[in-house]
Amino acid sequence: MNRKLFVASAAALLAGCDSTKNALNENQGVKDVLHLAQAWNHAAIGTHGMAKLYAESDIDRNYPTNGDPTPTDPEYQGLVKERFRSYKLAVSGLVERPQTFDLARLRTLASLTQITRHDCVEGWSVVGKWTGIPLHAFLSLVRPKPEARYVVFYSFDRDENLQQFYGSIDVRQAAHPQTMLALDLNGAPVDPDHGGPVRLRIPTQLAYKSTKWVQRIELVDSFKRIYGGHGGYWEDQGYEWYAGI
Ligand SMILES: Nc1nc2c(c(=O)[nH]1)N[C@H]1C(S)=C(S)[C@@H](COP(=O)(O)O)O[C@H]1N2
Ligand SMILES: [Mo]
Repeated sequence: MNRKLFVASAAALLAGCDSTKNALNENQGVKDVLHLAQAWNHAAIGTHGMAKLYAESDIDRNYPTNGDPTPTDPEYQGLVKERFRSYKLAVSGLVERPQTFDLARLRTLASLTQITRHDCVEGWSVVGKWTGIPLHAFLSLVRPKPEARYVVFYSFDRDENLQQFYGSIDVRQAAHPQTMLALDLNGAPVDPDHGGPVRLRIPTQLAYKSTKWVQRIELVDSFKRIYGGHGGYWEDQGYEWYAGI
């Protein structure tokens, strides 16, 4: 195990990506240690480098799930029942061409397949084959305005306090060639437990940035006014916004 991953697992003992809050997670001292450990994790691949590509034989068939449980609300479960036939991904905010995409259209745009590793801050990692739409290609269709700085992803899931899950990256990270809106995992549509029908996959950052169950996307110039103001659900709880591996 390299040093970075070791530090990641040390941090994992202190706080995971488990949305069930515990006293430890609320403890300021623990948060400070976590920040320190996360700072160590930055740099090697991050925004510029490329995440390692793996072989078919490296794919783990047992792919853990983590974070919030699969959304149980009627809207999402209704979509699951009809195999996402009426799912529509809306893109709004600072774009020249706000529009919605149904799954059939999204599928025509899927051009990237990559076998990459997904690293959870809790210390586990898993290799999977993802197919989807390079995010830069997707954004070129909606044309971000010059003042757009962040891409915000809102999810179908809510935690036990009914707080909606969301996440964000900046337009530079969105342009990374390996960042994608994933539609398939290991050759089959991403199942509901793993974030289907559309999830973000950012292999150059810790897995908490790979937003599952994407409901809509918004381009903004600042995330200060969105929910807790730190750019994401985990970030509002003290995780770092930038989670480059
Ligand atoms: N919408 C949503 N996306 C999410 C989460 C979540 O709770 N809700 N958890 C994150 C965390 S902490 C991890 S490790 C990965 C887990 O992805 P997996 O369940 O497919 O393994 O999803 C990330 N994306
Ligand atoms: Mo995680």
